[in-house]
Amino acid sequence: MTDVVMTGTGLLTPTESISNEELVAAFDAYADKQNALYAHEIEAGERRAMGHSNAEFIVKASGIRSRFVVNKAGVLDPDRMYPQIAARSDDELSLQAEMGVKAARDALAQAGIDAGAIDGVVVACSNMQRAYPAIAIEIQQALGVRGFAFDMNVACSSATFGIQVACDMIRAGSARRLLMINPEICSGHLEWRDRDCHFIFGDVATAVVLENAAVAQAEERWQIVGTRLQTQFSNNIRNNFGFLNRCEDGVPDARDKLFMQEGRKVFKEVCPMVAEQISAHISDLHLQAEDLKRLWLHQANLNMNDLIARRVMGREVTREEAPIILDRYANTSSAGSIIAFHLHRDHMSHGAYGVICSFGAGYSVGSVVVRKC
Ligand code: CO8
Repeated sequence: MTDVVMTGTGLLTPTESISNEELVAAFDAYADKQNALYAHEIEAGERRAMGHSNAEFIVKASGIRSRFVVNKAGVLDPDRMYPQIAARSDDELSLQAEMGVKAARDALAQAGIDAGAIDGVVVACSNMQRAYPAIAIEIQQALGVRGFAFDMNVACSSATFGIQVACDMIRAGSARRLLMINPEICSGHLEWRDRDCHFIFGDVATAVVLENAAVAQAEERWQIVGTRLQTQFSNNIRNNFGFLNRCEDGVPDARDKLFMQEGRKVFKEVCPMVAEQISAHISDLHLQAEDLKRLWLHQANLNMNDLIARRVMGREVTREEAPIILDRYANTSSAGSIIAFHLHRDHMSHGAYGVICSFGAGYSVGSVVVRKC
């Protein structure tokens, strides 16, 4: 069978970051204003007063301490509470494509190849800036890639699903080298006025170069030993924004048109699915838990990652074994496990195994077992 290797990864981190303390101060100012505005209704028992947010709660419940965003001022303005992003003309590169291009250039440099050597681009992420033309085709043109490009969306699991799609295409001979890119502008789809979720997401872009091992040039290579995908329908993470909204004659910006979740249920239902999938996946590859030197897990919640790692390994794990980046980046949807792999793959010996694993809305779980060549 054709060997597929990852030869480069890239990361674009926005320059602006919001600490929990800054986020909570803005939220509380907004809540106070709302409570003052609706004081009569609140006093009459017709409306519930908004509670304050709490930086300590956020760290304890999620492990998140800050998040990068494309626009900080808009999010922190209590009279706005969402990013302010200037519209661009159709002749300019879109923001999402711009982020993807930067991450892709980083990945190409690491792989030691030019964009001209790439046969196709897959953009895999939670939210596309527009319906069409595909963001992937815009990135393809900006980079000067020949061949084809398309977008795909499996929410937080988009990157691992994208890696399997790329692997399958390389194995089938439809491409020799592919770019898989995850530009996530989560801040645009987050309800910053809802204290239950206002702390969860951040913006970022990641990219991975995948190649047929026979043509790969890079010194550092990670063989894809196996990929496994799983989905199971759930309404516990949902966003009803879509092109039929206008036809439904509802409220265009109703709460359900942004990210919604039943966080507790997600936690309870997804952790066992993920741990069982990783354990079954490595077992089918004739590997033991102790063969896994690193777990690059999806970065949604620190307690979730600790629980999954403990279940897979059958013991407590060190931070080196299961790296955490969500403290600085928050949940960056599909990009989280790729950021962890990008930043924390040093000091692994040749032949060592690890697993990149994502999980999220759908539900969806994807695991990619890799071996350092
Ligand atoms: N400050 C103070 N108190 C708060 C706050 C806050 N910010 N938020 C909630 N509380 C209160 C609640 O009101 C509640 O109070 P009460 O007990 O009086 O009702 C109490 O604190 C406890 O609240 P929760 O039960 O909600 O708290 P949890 O301990 O469950 O923690 C978490 C909440 C952190 C959300 C946790 O449940 C979690 O992380 N669950 C897993 C979620 C997850 O992994 N989701 C994946 C979603 S991502 C995905 O699939 C991609 C989607 C696409 C991306 C879209 C981009 C926007």
